[in-house]
Amino acid sequence: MTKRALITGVTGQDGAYLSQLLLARGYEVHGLLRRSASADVIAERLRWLGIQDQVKLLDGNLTDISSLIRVLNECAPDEVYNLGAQSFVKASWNQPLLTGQVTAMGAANLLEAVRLVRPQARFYQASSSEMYGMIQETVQNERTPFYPRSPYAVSKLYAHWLTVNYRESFAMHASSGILFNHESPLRGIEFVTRKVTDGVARIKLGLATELSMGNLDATRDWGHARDYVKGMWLMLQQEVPDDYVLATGRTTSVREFCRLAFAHVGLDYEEYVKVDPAFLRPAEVDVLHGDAAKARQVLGWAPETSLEAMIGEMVEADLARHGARMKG
Ligand code: NDP
Ligand code: GDR
Repeated sequence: MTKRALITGVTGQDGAYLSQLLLARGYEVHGLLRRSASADVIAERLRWLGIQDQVKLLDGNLTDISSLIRVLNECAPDEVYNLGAQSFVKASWNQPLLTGQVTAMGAANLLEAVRLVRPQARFYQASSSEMYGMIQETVQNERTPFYPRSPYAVSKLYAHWLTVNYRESFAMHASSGILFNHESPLRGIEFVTRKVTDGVARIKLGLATELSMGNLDATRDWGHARDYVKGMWLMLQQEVPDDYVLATGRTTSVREFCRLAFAHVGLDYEEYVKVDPAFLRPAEVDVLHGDAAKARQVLGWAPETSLEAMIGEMVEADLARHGARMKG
């Protein structure tokens, strides 16, 4: 029997890689698509992976439960992956209510719609290491207390606990993946890693002379999105639903990330990177460092891509993108 999956956030970084993984495993993949005036660019990431014609896009929005009920009735999924969110932390201070409506209440809408329409479906919630915020333990795992530091993180915390609550209240197969930062050539341009690799490519090709950055001392546990979507899928293949941290166990500063990315093209980051206070945040998450021992033991999951390999892949992809644009 062909399994059917519904992915919210299918047009985002993780949605694209997860679609690719599920298609390769023989799934019928449905994606929730929010209406946009720029219809020509909506499936850009799916197109990049060459799978735009294989994913069935269904019109809907996480803030509109009626659309979720319709979509669940239409595609009758066996697995539901809730990846849709206002996911940019910095933007969440400028749009705290929208962030709450999409990232927190959107998850509530979807959980409730699944409970009403498709309670047998397995549910994945995209929780985040941002929930640890002002860290309470040097290395964070599933038992580490949370201390969110942004409207985004507060919203994710609500969605996380609601997922746990629906599992405990209604015996739903609902799992939450507490994922540390994961990146790729498909990462949105405003996130720090892609901003840096795009900046490196532009400087290398003579299209820019400097790169303005925020807090260079923040450290993150960065992995590759392709490895992390496999962990999401593995969580839903377990008999018993549960929560899992996915992380590499290595933490690196933004400054070191810059050094590595510029060094990939033979440049010294110190000559190009400037600090601009406009990119600082009202409250910062200084350090994140994850412990994915439980995922390793129970799911058999382990990250496969090193930070250096990922940076190389991202810089090369941005060089190719800008190179192609320059040719015309
Ligand atoms: P992206 O920002 O790339 O993708 C977000 C997706 O959510 C997009 O498809 C976007 O659609 C969609 N979306 C936004 N608002 C709505 C809405 N109102 N209704 C329906 N869909 C909506 O995020 P990532 O792929 O990086 O992350 C996936 C999920 O995992 C997110 O929930 C994120 O918060 C979470 N997460 C990500 C981590 C990471 O390091 N990448 C780490 C931990 C958690 P559109 O294309 O139209 O904008
Ligand atoms: P984050 O990712 O907030 O961790 O959330 P982001 O890449 O935006 O920031 C990481 C760190 O880099 C510092 N930083 C900068 N960040 C950006 N965007 N731009 C800059 O110029 C810059 N300079 C320094 C930030 O201050 C921060 O400390 C991501 C998102 O994908 C969330 O959705 C997800 O939940 C978490 O990762 C885990």
